[in-house]
Amino acid sequence: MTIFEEQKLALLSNYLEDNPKCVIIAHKSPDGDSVGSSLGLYHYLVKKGFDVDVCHPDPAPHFLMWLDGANDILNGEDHMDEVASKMKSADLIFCLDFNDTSRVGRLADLLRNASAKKIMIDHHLNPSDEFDLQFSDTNSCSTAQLIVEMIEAMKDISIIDEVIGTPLYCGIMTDSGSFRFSSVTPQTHEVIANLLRAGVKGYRVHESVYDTNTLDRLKLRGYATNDKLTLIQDGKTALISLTQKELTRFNYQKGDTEGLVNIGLSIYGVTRSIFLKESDGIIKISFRSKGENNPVNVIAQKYFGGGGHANAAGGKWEGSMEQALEEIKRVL
Ligand SMILES: [Mn+2]
Repeated sequence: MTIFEEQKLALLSNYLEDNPKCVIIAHKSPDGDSVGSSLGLYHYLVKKGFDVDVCHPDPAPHFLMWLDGANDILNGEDHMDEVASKMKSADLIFCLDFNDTSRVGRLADLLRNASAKKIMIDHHLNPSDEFDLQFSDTNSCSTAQLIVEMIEAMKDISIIDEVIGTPLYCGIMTDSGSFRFSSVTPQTHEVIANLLRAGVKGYRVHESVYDTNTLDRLKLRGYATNDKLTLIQDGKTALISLTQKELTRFNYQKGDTEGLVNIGLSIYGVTRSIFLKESDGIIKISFRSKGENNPVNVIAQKYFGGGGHANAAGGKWEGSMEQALEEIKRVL
């Protein structure tokens, strides 16, 4: 079952007539999927001859800057004036990898007030109805996979080349935990096969994303594993917490703790992993779990003002790290 139904595609084709000015935006705190799907769609639209810009709320993390076009993304932190004028004059705004305007941080009001038609393409739960056209597939492992499926539905699969396909491969790979999460389906591998046929070098994407440690980053992870990782609930739940002070000690750079929560989940017998990080005066919390009847988004939503997928969710705590850890132990 494809979400790219004929009727909706016809509307999209209609929007794309008369050479519209297109802007692609994605959620705040960019990740492999938001940046990968944005750049994949960008290169596709450019190849089709459209006028298109990518505008993100904040800069992409360092481990994605090797992607073709990453340096041309206009971010609201450094280029707010330019971003504002692009969004105001846009005819079409593609909203990727989020489904609620509150998810785009400092660009939220610009998005809400923009006169452009808004097209949402996303895989998160509970899409809001703030968009003119919605392509939502909450079973998909990534938005990047949906972009490939959209290009295919537009009968443009032969247009995909290495430049278009590489960021899309990167988005699927990072959001699916390198093709291992339960969200990965035969369709995911079929999409990946199409990207490889188009000339994408998968090994290069893996190396570029995963073999990029700095010494500080690796030592921070070593410290987190050696000194901070604990097991609770009879060894079923792994817990790691890092305060601002600890992060500073290891010269923390954005992205340095990416994936740290998965270390806990790799321990034999552990079915839940929780990572707490002090950031901008609050405690940000990542939840991961294994298994079909082990939802962590419920905990994230009910107690920590967040949400997400059943096996991968996030939340926050306004208070001290000690309080956050106490609350976690209490609600578990
Ligand atoms: Mn995603």
